[in-house]
Amino acid sequence: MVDKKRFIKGIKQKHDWQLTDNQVTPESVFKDRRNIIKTLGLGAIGASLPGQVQAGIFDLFGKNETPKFLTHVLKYAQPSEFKLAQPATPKSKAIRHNNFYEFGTSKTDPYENAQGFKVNPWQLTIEGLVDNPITLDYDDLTKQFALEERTYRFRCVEAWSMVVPWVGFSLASLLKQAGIKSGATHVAFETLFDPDQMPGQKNRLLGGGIQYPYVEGLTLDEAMNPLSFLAVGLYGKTLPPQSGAPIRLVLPWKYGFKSIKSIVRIRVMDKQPPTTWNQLAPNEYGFYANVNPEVAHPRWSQATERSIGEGGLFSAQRIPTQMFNGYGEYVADLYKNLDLKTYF
Ligand SMILES: Nc1nc2c(c(=O)[nH]1)N[C@H]1C(S)=C(S)[C@@H](COP(=O)(O)O)O[C@H]1N2
Ligand SMILES: [Mo]
Repeated sequence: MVDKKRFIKGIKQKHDWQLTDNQVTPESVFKDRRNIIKTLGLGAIGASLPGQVQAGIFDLFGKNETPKFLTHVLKYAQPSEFKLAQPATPKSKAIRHNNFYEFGTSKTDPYENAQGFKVNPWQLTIEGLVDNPITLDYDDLTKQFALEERTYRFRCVEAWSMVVPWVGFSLASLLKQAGIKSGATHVAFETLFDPDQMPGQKNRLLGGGIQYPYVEGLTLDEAMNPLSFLAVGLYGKTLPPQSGAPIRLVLPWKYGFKSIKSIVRIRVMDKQPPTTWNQLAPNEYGFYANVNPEVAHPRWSQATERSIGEGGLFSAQRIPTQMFNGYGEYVADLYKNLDLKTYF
């Protein structure tokens, strides 16, 4: 049995991101500068204010914080059992330092290139070896399942890490609703393919040479593990596009590339599906990709990681990497018969 105490020790009960709807300024207020000025009652004055002063108004949102993509407050139940004693990475870091090659390979490309990404309408289908194939529309993603908040460690294979409060529901709850047919062994995931919206899918250099759509996969046991999470939000609000809106996977015991973003298809199968990074460089990225400080990447050690905090990547503190990213009590059993050096 899992010791849940580890996850709740030393946690504040009330978080500042647990806002109720009426504590939050209506999203329409943020629409554009004109509206902001109007709402603040600065209409006539605003128009005649020198640029310097106007800039000051927008400092209300913090530096570079004028929202381009609107996120919405999510209603969810109390934070779940999955809590951490360590503080979350500042939101401004988590949404500006991203890997989402569909929008470019540099860490700031997704924030810069994804703001016009359209997530509504959206369709996510659950198909393959299931009793009831399901199609979830945009609204269903946040309304069909009870949402919970989970704060997870997140470890990229590039040896940086964050701590992120996600909002969403367990992958198992969705798969159970679809009903898994006997004979099923694996689950495959696919990101949207839309080169008109995703410049990295149009331009091979920008997209890092990946053959799109980005695909990922899990064994059925991994998919049904209670840790496997479908996130529709972070820090209490819907996902911004660079974080994988409107729905992405989060697998905290695996390297970040398994946590596929902007998912349109989930397919239950009877064999192991191909996965993007494994196809691109099979000697460097395995199917399993479990966080493992003892198995080095061919080009760098995985024994430590840079934990991204206030100062960003370059002032980040180096901390030891934990086996299964610290989630062994939940997942180690899945691999008890597997040589993790061979099946990395
Ligand atoms: N579709 C898609 N999903 C993706 C990626 C990507 O390039 N495309 N990058 C992966 C990698 S390498 C990481 S580390 C995480 C990053 O998630 P974050 O930007 O929210 O931190 O997303 C993963 N999911
Ligand atoms: Mo990554």
